[in-house]
Amino acid sequence: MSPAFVKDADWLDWHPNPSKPKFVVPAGAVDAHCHVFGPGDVFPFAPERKYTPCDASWEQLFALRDFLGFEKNVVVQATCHGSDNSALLDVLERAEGKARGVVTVKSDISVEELERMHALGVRGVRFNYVKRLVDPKPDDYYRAIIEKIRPLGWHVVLYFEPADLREKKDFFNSLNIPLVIDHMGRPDVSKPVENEEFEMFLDFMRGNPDIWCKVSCPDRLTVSGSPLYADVIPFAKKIVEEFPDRVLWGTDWPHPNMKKEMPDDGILVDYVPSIATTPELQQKLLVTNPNNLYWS
Ligand code: 0GY
Repeated sequence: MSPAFVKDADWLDWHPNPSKPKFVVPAGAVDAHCHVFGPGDVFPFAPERKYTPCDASWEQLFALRDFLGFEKNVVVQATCHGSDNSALLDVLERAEGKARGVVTVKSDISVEELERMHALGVRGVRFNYVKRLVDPKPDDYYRAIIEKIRPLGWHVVLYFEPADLREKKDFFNSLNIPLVIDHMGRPDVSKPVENEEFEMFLDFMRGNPDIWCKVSCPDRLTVSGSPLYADVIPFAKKIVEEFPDRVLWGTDWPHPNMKKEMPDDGILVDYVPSIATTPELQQKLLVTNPNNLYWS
């Protein structure tokens, strides 16, 4: 039988045998940014998707979690599933309390459906501004969603690039709800760390104590490359040290849309001590902060 979906011709599959990390993550560590894809024959990909991935199932996600030494996952809706969160909710149902979710919803979603998601472990919605992944919606569309999730105590995960922040920061600042920023707002790490764009990002965080940041995805941002991701370190380290109580970290497995090289997840874990350089910072980044945001 042929598969329900054929992955993109240039698709890179997740690493089949990552290395065992040398860095032992602290007990209770959370992988706070990861996804599942399908499997496509069970949970079809969305018609409006901008890429078709390989499958990446809940079994494979949980196996990686255990192999890397993490206790829990935060599963974030991937754009290839649009606003059909079935695959993600299935993970939450199987996780025995060891996963939380961040969904993508339409503005006409019912309160009952949001409450069902909350009971399963959803704690946020994701608004994606990266145009190669989605066609962003007008501000009022997102405001309507925010008013529906506010009573549940959820937050908003934002994925944007520096130009989007420049355009949208007044809107983001007006939302009056906790914000979690994916991948440090995608800084251009070929620039020195003291650059106007990254300062704008830091000022955004300085101006609002309810903004959190995932210091994830060195593999996406790097120009100098693996295994050290040396050019990303000063950016992530700066954020971890200035905002130690508002940073999160995740693998980003199964790493959608990598074009040159698929990261080794073990090496990604070994990168953590280069940006969170003390046991105290590592504890906050991997345990205290994600537990405060997703399990309290
Ligand atoms: C990520 C990054 C990417 C993809 C998605 O939902 C998605 O499709 O977020 C990307 O291509 O940069 O966080 O997984």
